[in-house]
Amino acid sequence: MKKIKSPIQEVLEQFFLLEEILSIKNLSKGNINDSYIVSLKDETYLLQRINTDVFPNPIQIFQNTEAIIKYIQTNFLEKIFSKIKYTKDGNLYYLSSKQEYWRMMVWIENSVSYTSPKNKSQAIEAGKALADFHNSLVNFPVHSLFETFPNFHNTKYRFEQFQNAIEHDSANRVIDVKNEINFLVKKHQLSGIIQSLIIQNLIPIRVTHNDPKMDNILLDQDTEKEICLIDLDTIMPGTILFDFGDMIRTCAVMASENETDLSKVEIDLNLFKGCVEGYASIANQFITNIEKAHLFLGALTIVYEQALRFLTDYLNGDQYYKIAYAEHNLERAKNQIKLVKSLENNQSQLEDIIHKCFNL
Ligand code: GN1
Ligand code: MG
Repeated sequence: MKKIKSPIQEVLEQFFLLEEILSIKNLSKGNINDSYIVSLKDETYLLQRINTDVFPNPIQIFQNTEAIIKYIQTNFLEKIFSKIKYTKDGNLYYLSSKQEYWRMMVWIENSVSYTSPKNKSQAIEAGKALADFHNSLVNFPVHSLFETFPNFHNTKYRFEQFQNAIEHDSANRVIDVKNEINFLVKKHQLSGIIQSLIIQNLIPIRVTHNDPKMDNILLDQDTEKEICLIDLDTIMPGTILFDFGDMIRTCAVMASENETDLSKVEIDLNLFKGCVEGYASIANQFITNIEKAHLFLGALTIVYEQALRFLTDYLNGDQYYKIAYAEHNLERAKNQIKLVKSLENNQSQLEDIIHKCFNL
C-alpha cells in the first residue's frame, strides 16, 4: 500500500530534506506565520508557512529576499541570507498541494533570541545589529524592492483603520474600551507628523526591516554578541525612525508587549542608553541630521501605532494577530498605551541620551 505523505513531508522533500527526520516542533513565537523547527541528524532547519491573509502576495517577499541574496556585500547579511534554502525547482518557496506557501532556512547554530534584553550589553548588541542591517543596505537600490505590505507603518492609515473599527464595532466591544479609545483619539496628531516629513522628502527612504523587535535579533549564545536580524517578510522601503522605534519599544523595556502587570511596563533608562549607544556606534556613519532629530518621535509614534493596531484588532474581533486568550489584544494595547505614557514622562532624559550619542 502506498504511504500517504504528511503535508510537512511533502514540503521538506522539495527542499531536498530526504534524510530521516528526528523531530518537528512547533516554534510558538511570532504573531503571524507558523514556524516549525525540523531536526535531522546533522542539521536543524526552520520551516515556515506564510500567512497569506496578512501577505496576500507572498511572491513579492521572495523576490525581495532574492534581490538581497544577490546583493550580499557584508558579513552581517551573509550570516542570515546564506542560510535560506532553495527548492529543487530553484525557488525560495514551495507552493504546496494545499496552496500554502512554505519557505525554509538552516537554523543558525549557537544563536539565541530574547523577548527583552536581560542587561545593558544585550541592548547594545541589539542596537548594533539594527544599525549593521541598515548600514549593510545603505547603497542598495531601495526602490527596486516591493512593498510587501503597503502602508505597513503609515500611522495615519493605521489611525483610519482604527476609526473604521470603532465605527463598525463588529464585536460589540467599543463600550468596554472607552478609556483606551479616548486616549488614542486624543493623540491622533501623532500619527501624521513623520508621515508628512516623508511626503515632503525630508526623511530619506531606506531599506528597512520594519519589525526589528528584540525577538528578531539573534545573539550568540556564548558571547552574547550580535549575529543578525531574522524575519525578512517586511524588509521594504521605509524610514529608519520606525525601525529605531520598534527597537526601543522592545529592547529598552524589561517587560514584553504581553505583560499584563502594567507597573512593569516602563522605559528602562539603562537599557535605553544601551540601545542608543549601540545603534549610534554604527549609524553615525550614515544617519542624517533630520533623522537624528526625530529619533525620539520615531519611538513614540511606533509605540502609539502598535497600540492602535492591537486595539483595532480587538475591536474587529481578533482577526489579525494570533491570541492566546480572549482579552489578549486588549491587554497588549493597554501595555503599549502605558509605554507611550512612559516615553512621554521621560522625554527630556531620553532625548538627552539621544543627543549625546549622536553628537547633536
Ligand atoms: C507581528 O509575526 P511577528 O511576531 O513577527 C507583526 C509586527 C508587530 C509584531 C508585534 C506582519 O510580527 O508588525 O510589530 O507582531 N507583523 C506583521 O509583536 O503584522
Ligand atoms: Mg514579523
